[in-house]
Amino acid sequence: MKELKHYINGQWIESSDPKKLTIINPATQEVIARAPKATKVETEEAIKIAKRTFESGVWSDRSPQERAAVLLQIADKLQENIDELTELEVQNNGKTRREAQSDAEEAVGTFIYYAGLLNMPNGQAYEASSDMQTLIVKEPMGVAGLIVPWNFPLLMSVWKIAPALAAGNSILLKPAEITPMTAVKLFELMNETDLPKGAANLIMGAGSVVGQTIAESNDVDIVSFTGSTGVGRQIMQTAAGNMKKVSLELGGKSPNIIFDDTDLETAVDYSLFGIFMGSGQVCSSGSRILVQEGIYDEFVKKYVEKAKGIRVGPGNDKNAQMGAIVSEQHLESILDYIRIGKEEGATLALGGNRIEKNGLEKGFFIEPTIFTNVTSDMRIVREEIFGPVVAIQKFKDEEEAIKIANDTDFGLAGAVFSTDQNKALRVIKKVRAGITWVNAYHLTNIQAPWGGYKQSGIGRSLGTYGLDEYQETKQININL
Ligand code: TAP
Repeated sequence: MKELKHYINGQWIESSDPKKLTIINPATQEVIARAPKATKVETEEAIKIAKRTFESGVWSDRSPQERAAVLLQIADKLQENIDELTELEVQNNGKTRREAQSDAEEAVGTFIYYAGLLNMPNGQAYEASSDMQTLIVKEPMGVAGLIVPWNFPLLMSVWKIAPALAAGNSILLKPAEITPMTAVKLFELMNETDLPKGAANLIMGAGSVVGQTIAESNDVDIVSFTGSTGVGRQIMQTAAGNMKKVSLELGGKSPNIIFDDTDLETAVDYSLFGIFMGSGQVCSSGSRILVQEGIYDEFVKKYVEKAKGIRVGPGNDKNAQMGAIVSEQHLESILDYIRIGKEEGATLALGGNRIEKNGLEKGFFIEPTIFTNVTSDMRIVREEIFGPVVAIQKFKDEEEAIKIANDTDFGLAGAVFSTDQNKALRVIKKVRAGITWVNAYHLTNIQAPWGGYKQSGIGRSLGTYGLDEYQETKQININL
């Protein structure tokens, strides 16, 4: 069992608070580590160190090429340790090995991508008038407070750390309390590179203490948060204190629209993947499937049949297709929603129970769960369940599909399945969401901006947009 420590100013340090959080494997409830819980004062000290490091220029004044070289060192370290990172993610989050491996590979790719961007020319220059030359330059913001959730502990950290460091900021990362393992490993690896001490800091503890302190600090210039819409709203209010920038990646209740003229096999397979990947604990999950009336019955029949075959199990079962739920508390919240769905009158077409047999009784596992005959006013259709629970709804025509799809406070993701490319494009353009697919689900790439409309967030991760998020833009006017 590992005793975890904060990583501040290049040192591994204990908390002054002797209270520790026990970290468990959600597939077995085995204890894997004990994590410190930072106090408000410790968090403030860590922020001060990040600020001092930023102001010293040891990182912020390095040339883009020098920063790129360090990002590539980090990528190399991650690549060399990819098996251990995968294993830690499986143990701590409960996801399948294939999912954890794919996250670790994308983490490597993200550092490489931002190193590449740093090696590209940046900024603009133009003649504003005959005697005025204007330069537009990008500068780091200062201290970036990075707060991440438990569903992609490594990847969400890297999506923030790589562009924030690339831009020249100093960072303070707060992982979700229950999933700190890969963040700690990542900092161990960054510690072996030429990244200056104090440029990247890691602090563990409760969101209500550490996260709140980051959001309210006058010394933090941007708070970048991924998590629930409720906490995002709170962070935005708190951050207003010093007008720090907020970047928010929040929840979703994404529509997945299947037209009569679709290739049924493709639509069924992607729609299964759309909700059951990561046991549905994915912000962009296609948790509302809208099916046109002509194929509704056939789609549901095939979908339920195939879902019955999904193998649920611990990540170290190499045949497992769906892993554990991250915690008992979250498992109870998903089971509550299933109970609500039944009470609301939806038809439970499959699943609905905790799995407590075949060696899974110690872990937190839920059957793939499918509700049909749902209506837009039901809570299971309106609220993010964040578990392996999908609601299938019927629609008549294109107009109704778009209306139902957009009848939500969220706007993170969405998909359309149809063999009519014109119709598919027409409809997907009407879906009010930031991440969308035609005839696919969940496939994405580091170059593309990731983020939501409406209450699914503010700002974008990844791509050039992700770097912009952590930069100030300055005009320099030169009187010739
Ligand atoms: P949250 O409960 O919102 O927690 C996210 C992070 O915020 C955790 O590190 C948490 O710390 C911290 N936090 C909690 N209260 C805070 C406060 N008052 N001030 C500052 N920080 C605070 O979300 P979760 O349950 O971990 O993750 C699930 C949610 O994340 C879902 O809604 C999902 O859709 C969303 N999500 C969105 C995306 C994108 S890209 N849009 C990606 C992944 C997940 P503790 O863990 O210590 O409480």
